[in-house]
Amino acid sequence: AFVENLLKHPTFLSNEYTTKFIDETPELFDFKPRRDRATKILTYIADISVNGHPETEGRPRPPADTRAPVVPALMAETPPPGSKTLLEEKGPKAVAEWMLGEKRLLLTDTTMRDGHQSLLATRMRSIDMVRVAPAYAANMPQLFSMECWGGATFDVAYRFLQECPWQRLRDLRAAMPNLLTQMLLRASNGVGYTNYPDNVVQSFVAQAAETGIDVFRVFDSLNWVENMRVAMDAVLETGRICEGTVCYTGDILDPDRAKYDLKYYVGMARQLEDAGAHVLGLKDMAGLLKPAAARVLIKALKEETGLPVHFHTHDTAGIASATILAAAEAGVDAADVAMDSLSGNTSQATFGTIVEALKGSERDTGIDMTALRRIDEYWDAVRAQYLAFESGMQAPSSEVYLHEMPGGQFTNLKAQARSMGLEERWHEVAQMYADVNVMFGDIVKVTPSSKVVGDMALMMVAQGLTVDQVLAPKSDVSFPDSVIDMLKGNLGQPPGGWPKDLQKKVLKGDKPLTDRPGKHLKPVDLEGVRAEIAAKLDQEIDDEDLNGYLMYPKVFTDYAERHQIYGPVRALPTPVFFYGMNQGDEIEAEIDPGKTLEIRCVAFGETHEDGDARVFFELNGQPRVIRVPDRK
Ligand code: BTN
Ligand code: 3PY
Ligand code: ZN
Repeated sequence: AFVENLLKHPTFLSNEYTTKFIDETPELFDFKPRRDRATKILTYIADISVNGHPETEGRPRPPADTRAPVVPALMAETPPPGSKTLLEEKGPKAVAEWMLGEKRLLLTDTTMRDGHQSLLATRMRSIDMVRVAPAYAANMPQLFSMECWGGATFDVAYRFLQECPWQRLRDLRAAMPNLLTQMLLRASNGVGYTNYPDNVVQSFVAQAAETGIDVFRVFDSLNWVENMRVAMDAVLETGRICEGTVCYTGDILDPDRAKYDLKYYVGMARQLEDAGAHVLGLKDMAGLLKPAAARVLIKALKEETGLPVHFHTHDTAGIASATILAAAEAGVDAADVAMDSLSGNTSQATFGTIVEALKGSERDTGIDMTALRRIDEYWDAVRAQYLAFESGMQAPSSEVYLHEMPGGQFTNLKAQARSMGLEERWHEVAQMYADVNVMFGDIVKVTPSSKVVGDMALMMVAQGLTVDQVLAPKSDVSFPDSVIDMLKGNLGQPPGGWPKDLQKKVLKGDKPLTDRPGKHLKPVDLEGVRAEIAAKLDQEIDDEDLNGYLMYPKVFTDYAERHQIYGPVRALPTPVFFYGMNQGDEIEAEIDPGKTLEIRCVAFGETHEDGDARVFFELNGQPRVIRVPDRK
């Protein structure tokens, strides 16, 4: 290990070393013993078995007899041609033309992204997606696309699931060669919560295309097209599909919400068409678009642009199916649905229900219901394993028309309120969220702007502040950092700008930006950063790692450090990942294609005076003892 360290040291590599260098460079003697991956995985299992997983502690636990998910049989030996085949052969414009010419309502399955983001706090692990992906490819080639990446899934993979989001994408891509993969991209905010330098956004998009994304749904959290161009241009550069997206808020049929009227949406759609979008996304992240309004809006968007329209909504109020059917009648080209078991409430409309509702009509989707049901049975069993992350939402709620929270935020904010002891006061939080929106000038609320509204609302409820008190010129309010950042212009400009009085008060004399935040951010020296983290982590940093680090420096670094200890835990079955093993349990874990570990938990030994517990395993038939600190 010493020689290895020496050979890798920059001073040694640059030929500037003398023998004194060895005496003066103590880090040459830091050798972490690199253990093999099987030992690392056993260490993880032992740790979780002894200490529990911090994320499931104190949460409801799936019963011991929860049935294992069964992957459906494949209905074709090789995946039939699908939407991806067309993109490969003819390019993104041809896909858009094809969409316009299709009679069927085209469908996107969001189960692997928004479905679990909105119902299970984004906690679904890659293994549960990758295992069923071949069944989609073989049995459901009529799908328009699989939304399976982006949004909150990126950081949650590193942060909570101890796995690489890029590997998830690579594996899904390989398993569904005939289907378009789709991601949600927050324009200049990438898959994060803040504006990144232009070259970071460009690098991220290029990498996402390289690793396997075909459809980029690009939106801005304030609907500011100016702030979407860098990301959209980067997508256009890749030759993949650019879905320029309008976020829907308010109610076009309500004269009291005139700020976001039909003219506003049509105007934005035209700007996106001019910016080069192949497809127009209509993103109703809170589920506010009502059926009658959908008829008017879809018709106008179709008439006023030449683009196919792809509609996304949430079922928070229980009306998403009705809205999709209205949109279908008005000529929408594609719509998002989630597999039945992961649909409804804050998630998307129910896939099978939409297919059945349109059967025999002009917009018949052509989806095979038997295939759908088999895949859905798989998801039903998967969901049961994530009981710890269920939100407890029992029913749809029309309160969403009051607060306008996005489906992906609703359960999150509820959990945040619970952790602050405000769960009993949820309806006050909801009302405050609405009041804060008005105070901010009535803005689009979607990641990250929605998080800012949520931060402010929670702070005000916790401190017992009213909007009038916050706005009073003489009151001394300490605003959350995210509020200061947004009012400074660091997320961009909302239509009509920020309310001047509030802005003055929040910024305390600091001058706000009025142009694009990215214009003020220096390009990052990508290779410099790569070298720096490679040295810090003492490992190779490939392009995917680098792009992960650029989005989330600390989250990525923590992940990489844990990976050095615990290895490829992504290969573990979900119950083992969250709850460890019991004496006598036996599992298999495929750590590489064709390389499978057979692991049996033999016994738990006593905890010694050194504070370490001993766990006895059999690994591929050979006895192994693992020591882990007993923190219980
Ligand atoms: C996490 O930190 O929540 C996600 C990954 C799990 C890391 C392991 S779990 C056992 C050990 N205890 C911790 O608190 N983290 C590590
Ligand atoms: C996200 O940005 O993660 C969203 O789902 C927004 O709706
Ligand atoms: Zn959504």
